[in-house]
Amino acid sequence: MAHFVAHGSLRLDAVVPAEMNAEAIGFLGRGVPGVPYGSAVADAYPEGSFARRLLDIPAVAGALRSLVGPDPRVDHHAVHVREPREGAAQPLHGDAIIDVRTDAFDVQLMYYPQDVTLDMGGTLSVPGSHLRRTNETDTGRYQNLLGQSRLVCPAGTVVFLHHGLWHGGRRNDSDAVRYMFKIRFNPTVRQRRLWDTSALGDPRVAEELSTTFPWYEPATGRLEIYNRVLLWRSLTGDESFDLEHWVTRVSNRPQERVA
Ligand SMILES: O=C(O)CCC(=O)C(=O)O
Ligand SMILES: [Fe+2]
Repeated sequence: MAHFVAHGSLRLDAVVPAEMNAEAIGFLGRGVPGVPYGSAVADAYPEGSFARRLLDIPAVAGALRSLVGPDPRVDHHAVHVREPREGAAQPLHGDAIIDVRTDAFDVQLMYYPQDVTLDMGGTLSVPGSHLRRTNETDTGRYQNLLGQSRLVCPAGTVVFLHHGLWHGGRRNDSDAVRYMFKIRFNPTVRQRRLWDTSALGDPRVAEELSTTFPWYEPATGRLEIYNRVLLWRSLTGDESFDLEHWVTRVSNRPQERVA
């Protein structure tokens, strides 16, 4: 969870079995009909359907439950195709549109049924960008940020993204069609201690939450750490948690006292 809060993503390599990946490649090209906004998982994906079996894979189910809790709603889903030698990349963007929440987040599951090589148009993302509020493609003008991640992964990889993470489909310079199936989930419960919190006091938690990324500015980059502290407080309920006492020192709100 600390890794997710610091990076804005969590990657599970090759967790989907080969038979399911082959099945997905067989139908993703035809697209997947939409489901109404806010559908329960059981309504959107009946027992036995591909998406339901994907969500029932223990590693996927566990990660989803830890991040958004039980019974999330399906915001939307889509198949994203990067066409062979398409010649252009998708502009960098956040999928959030306008979102001012500080104590809740959606997650986007991204499933890659094939091996994705460097030239196949894997998803570009900017680690640590999820708490830097932007609105949709306003970041599209930025190219090649230092520390960006160009997804290369084995077949059956699932990546969970915080909804604010800056990302975009890269240009596919290969001869292969690249498929990705995405589902966005809205939590229906408060996102507090939904994961195995037995290691909360481990010093590696604070270490992980202090991660900085090469594109951060010396001053404004600290705001990312600050916002992570706020998110960590919200996720754990520990209102005294801090790193470098940056949040603590600006928490005072003295009230004028009338004699
Ligand atoms: O195709 C991709 O890799 C990314 C697609 C995308 O940005 C999205 O699903 O919102
Ligand atoms: Fe996107």
